[in-house]
Amino acid sequence: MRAALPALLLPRAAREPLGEAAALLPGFATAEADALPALLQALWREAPLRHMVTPGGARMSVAMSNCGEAGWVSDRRGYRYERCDPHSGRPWPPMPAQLRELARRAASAAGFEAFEPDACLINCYTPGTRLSLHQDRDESDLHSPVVSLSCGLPATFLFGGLRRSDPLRRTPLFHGDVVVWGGPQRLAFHGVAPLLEGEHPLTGRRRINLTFRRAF
Ligand code: MD3
Ligand code: FE
Repeated sequence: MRAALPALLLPRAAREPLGEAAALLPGFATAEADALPALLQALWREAPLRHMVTPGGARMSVAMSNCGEAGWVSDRRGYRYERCDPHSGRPWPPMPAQLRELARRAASAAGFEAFEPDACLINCYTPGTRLSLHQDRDESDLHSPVVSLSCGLPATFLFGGLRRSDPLRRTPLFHGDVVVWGGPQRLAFHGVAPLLEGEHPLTGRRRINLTFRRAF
């Protein structure tokens, strides 16, 4: 018996299916992911990456920003969506049209027609950064899917079931991969394992993840 390969080394064909109503679209958005770093540089001048604080007072290791009409924020008062960036007091930068359209095409490819995201959360990981197990339930519309786009270094995505104690499966997410979550999986617990050390030609020592949601 060979030892199991770490998830990041598995051939694509061996990557686990994600279950009912969650579609992994490998390489669906390679072109958009290639263009993303330049696009984000301009956006981050308006709404810089920052480490938010959880209601419990812990600093999140993921650095975050937003674009779109709604932006996800966390502070001592809780998790919620806001129209304005608390840093600047100004509305979040608009969601670039090519990203909105990508999210719409991906949702449609996974069977969710007419997806109209109003929020795009931008997560930035450096080696050692992780995202602990959670559900995404701050959106008022939980019937719309969540669409995610990965850019830069690969990460191991962890996904469980509707209870925190359900067993976790793991799948690697690479530059250009898109995942669409909806239906029964929309409220599944999920997280990201600590990012491994590495260097990506477009992002350096970083992984960037965009999630598109219908928040308001
Ligand atoms: C499954 N982001 O921002 S994307 C998040 O890679 C988040 O940065 C991770 O979890 C990241 O909330 C994972 C894939 C993802 C996003 C939303 C989901 C999976 C999901 C919502 C419900 C179920
Ligand atoms: Fe999430």
